[in-house]
Parts: sequence; structure tokens; C-alpha cells
Amino acid sequence: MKRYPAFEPPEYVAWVADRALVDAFGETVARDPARQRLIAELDQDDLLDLYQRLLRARLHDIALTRWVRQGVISKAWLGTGEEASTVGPVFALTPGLDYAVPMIRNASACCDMGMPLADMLRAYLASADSPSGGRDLHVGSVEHHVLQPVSPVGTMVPVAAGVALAARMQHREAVVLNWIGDGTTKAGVVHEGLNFAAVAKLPVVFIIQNNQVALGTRLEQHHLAPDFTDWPTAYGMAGWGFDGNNVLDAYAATQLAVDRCRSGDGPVLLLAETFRMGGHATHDEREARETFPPELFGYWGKRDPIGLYEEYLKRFGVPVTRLEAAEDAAIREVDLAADRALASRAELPVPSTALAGVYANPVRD
Ligand SMILES: Cc1ncc(C[n+]2csc(CCOP(=O)(O)OP(=O)(O)O)c2C)c(N)n1
Ligand SMILES: [Mg+2]
Repeated sequence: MKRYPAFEPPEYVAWVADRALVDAFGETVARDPARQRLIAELDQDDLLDLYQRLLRARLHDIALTRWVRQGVISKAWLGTGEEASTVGPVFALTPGLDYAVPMIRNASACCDMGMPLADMLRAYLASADSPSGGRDLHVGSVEHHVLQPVSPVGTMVPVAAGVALAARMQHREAVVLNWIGDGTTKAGVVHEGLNFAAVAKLPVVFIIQNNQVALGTRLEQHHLAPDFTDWPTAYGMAGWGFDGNNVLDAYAATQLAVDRCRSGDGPVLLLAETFRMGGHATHDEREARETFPPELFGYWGKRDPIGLYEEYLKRFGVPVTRLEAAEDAAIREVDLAADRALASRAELPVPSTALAGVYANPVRD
């Protein structure tokens, strides 16, 4: 895969595969028989689809970073280094039936659920034709079953439970997938949502996406235990972990959870270990580098989820020409989406539409 020295974390720029880590990637895929079976059912097109989705997520972040540097926008929230924790789980959903409830770090769930990439980028430009009509840079699309995050973190957890409850009451077999950041687990409303989903046995797959940090607060500053393994038991839910930098493990662990939900056995709480390879957003890259020792960035940098997956696919026998074609397609899609979004930049929202969609009966003058 191409690297972009001006925009990527320094650890990715001259990235070389560590053989032992590619071995470990394969060992993780083979560790659990149930997961291994699901992964074995994926054909080469599926494997390449996952690869292309990962690249699209990375390129989406690079496009935003480029806009920041060019002064098109003032800042952007990125999911760099955490792409597998979004792409793998969404792959386990059934389009048109299931729902994704992302947090800002999971923006690529939107395009993976079918939302046009140009609309995602338009949200940052606040153009009149952006998904929220220029109101908000959080992105979602009810039409594509992906909910727009609400800014106060944690508030989407009970919403996810509510969507699942509504689906059950309407006799739809939908499963809801919701990510919760490690820091967000400390918001009270998360407890309410998890507990309600558990007691009501709702079909929700929750993923605690532990990227070791919340804004500038390291995990050990807000969480006493080393990880979250005791949380599913605490809520009376089924739960298991996955490698947040291994897209196949992420997919299979989530697919097992989705299947369990679909059969009516209640929610599942998944635990993903990963790392934020930069700042909370583009404005605090330097602070992020001061928050953790460089060795930790080095440790996770070697575990680039896209680089490792690419090496795994090569070993697996996927032809390099097919990998390159997938990459070219991802590049074209993101470039085209960025051009389309920029073309609507001049279309500013009209003030008279400000209350549309806010109140059921807006006051009119
Ligand atoms: C209730 C609330 N408090 C604070 C914030 C500001 N804020 C936005 S994201 C964030 C960090 C969230 O950390 P985490 O849940 O670990 O997700 P990550 O950013 O690491 O993906 C904070 C504190 C907010 N949006 N909502
Ligand atoms: Mg976090």
C-alpha cells in the first residue's frame, strides 16, 4: 500500500512488516475454532472488500488531514490505527436490516453501511447539502441505518438499546452495533444503557473500543483495572474480546455476537484493544505525543492494522495485482468524493431552514 509521509503518523511512513507480527496475525485468526470457521467461509472477494474498506477509512482520514493543512477546515477527528475495530464489525451486519451506532472514531461505519463518502466529507464543510444541512459535523444517515452520534459521549448507548427495543416490538430481526470508547465507559448514561439492554435482553452488540486514551487522559488515569474483561459479567451479558488491529478477528468475534443476538439470547459486550495513533483530533497531535512514551507509539505503529492485513493476504496467496486494484479503487473513490464535496462548499445553509428537523412544530415568523 502507498504511504503518505506528509499526512500519516511517522511510524507508518517507512512501515516494514515484522514477520513475527504477521505470524501472530495468522495465529489470532486460527486461535478460536468458531471464529476460524467464519473466516474460512470468506472468499477472496470478501477478503479484498475488507482490505478496500480499511484503505478507504485511512484515505478518508488523510483527505481530512489534507484539508486541515490547506485551511479548508480547522480540525478533524481521525480513526487512524483503529480502522479494523470499525471495518471488521460492520462486515458482520446485514445491510438494510441491522443498524450501526458509531462514535466519532468510527466514521467509516457510515460509508461501510452504504452512505456516500461525499456526504460524510460534506459534514465537515457544513454545506447546505451536508447530512445535517450544515448543523453538525457528526455524520449519520437514517436511510442507511447508521445513526449520527450525539456530541455528549455515552448518550448513544441508551439510543442503541432503544433502536433494538423498537425493532423487537415491530417484529424485525435487526441487530444494533454500538461502539463505546474507553473514556466514554465512565459516563453514567452508559451504565443505564448497558443495564437496560441486559435486563430487556435486547439484540445489541456493544463494543468497548479501548484505544488506551480519552482526549488527553490515559487509560490508567480513568480506569483502575488493566482492561475491561470483568464488565460483561458485571452486566450479566455474554462477552468476549478481540484484537482491535486484526480485521478478521474483529469481524468473526462480532459475527458470533450478532448471531447470538439474532437468536434472541440478549446483548453481547465485546472488548477491543487498540491504540489511537495520533491526537484526539488534528489540533492536539503534539500533546498526544507527550501523553505517551514514543516506545508505545512504536509498539502500536508496528501493528498497523492495514499493513499487517495486507501482508497476511499476500502470504495467503492473494495476488498483488488484486491488492493494487483494490487500493486504486479506494483512492479513486476518496478523491472523487473529496472533489464532489468541495464542489458544494459554496452552498451555505439558508438561515430560514435553521429550525427544520429540530422541533416537530417549528415556530414560524
Ligand atoms: C459527556 C461528554 N464529556 C466530555 C466530552 C468531550 N469529549 C469528546 S470525545 C472525549 C473523549 C472520549 O474518549 P473515549 O471514549 O476513550 O473515545 P476516543 O476519543 O478515545 O475514541 C471527550 C472527553 C463530550 N463530548 N461529552
Ligand atoms: Mg479512548
